[in-house]
Amino acid sequence: MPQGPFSEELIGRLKSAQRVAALTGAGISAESGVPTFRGQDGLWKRFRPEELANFDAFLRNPSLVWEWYQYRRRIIREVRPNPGHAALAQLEGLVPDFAVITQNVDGLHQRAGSRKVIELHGNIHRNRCIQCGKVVEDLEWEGDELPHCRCGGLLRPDVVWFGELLPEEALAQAYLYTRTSDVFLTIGTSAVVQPAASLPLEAKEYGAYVVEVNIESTPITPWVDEHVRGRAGELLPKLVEALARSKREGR
Ligand code: BV8
Ligand code: ZN
Repeated sequence: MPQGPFSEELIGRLKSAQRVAALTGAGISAESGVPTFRGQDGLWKRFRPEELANFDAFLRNPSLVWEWYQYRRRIIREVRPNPGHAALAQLEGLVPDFAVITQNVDGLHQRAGSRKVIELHGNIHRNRCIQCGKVVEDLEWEGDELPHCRCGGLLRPDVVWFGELLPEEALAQAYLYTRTSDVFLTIGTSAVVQPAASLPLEAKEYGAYVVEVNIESTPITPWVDEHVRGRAGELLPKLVEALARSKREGR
């Protein structure tokens, strides 16, 4: 009996998989109401990334960059994880070893119950002092003066900007999962930002079965084993249901 948009091949591989990884991008949070970067309603439409998501821009105009991050934080505080996030949290319980490798900084995977989340680009709810490096969690600050650390240094959002290195430990973990997974899902990412965008191809080189879930094709679509077109919030629950059913029926 056809189990819907995903192939028997994929269900079979997930059933026998020891390790599975899912790379996620802004597309998995879109149905929660978090704007993506490059889509129609994309953040980059109204703002230019060069002006915002890099350290020089921050030093040139910290108020503008803080305004942008406060705007995004307010949106993220109002939204909830969607069925796509929930499905990945469920998948963690159906596979011996599962990790989400996310480019998102919204923390929605953790709020959906995912326990193993590798944050490649940091987390918007964390701040860091540009002077002493101190990390400051949940900063309650809605003023027009800029937030400062006790040492007097300016605070910045603890996210990875263009031209900045990704957190070493997170990147090492991401490569470990990429190179040892039996199945590698790439979900809701435009696959243009490096080094995250190269992980699906690296997974394929190391023998993983690579599946892309997206509402459109991307530069890596020609290389994946399976491209399933559609919304993550609709497709991922179907994938998890098909896997759970297949495990129940023992086939
Ligand atoms: C690095 C900040 C080493 C966090 C972001 C020249 C100079 C310097 C660097 C470079 C250079 N040329 C290239 C580089 C490397 C650069 C890069 O890749 N540039 C690209 C744009 C060419 N990368 C870096 O700089 C990285 N660091 O390489 O350090 C180094 C150091 C010095 C010099 C060289 C190298 C740092 C990258 C991190 C940048 N930080 N943001 C924040 O504020 O969020 S980038 C931003 O893009 C976000 O982090 C985001 O995570 C990331 C990727 O975007 P996506 O998540 O894919 O989202 P997008 O909107 O693009 O796509 C959404 C997708 O979802 C679409 O495909 C859509 O179809 C789909 N979708 C929508 N709805 C749904 C859906 N799918 C399913 N269901 C739905 N409902
Ligand atoms: Zn400090």
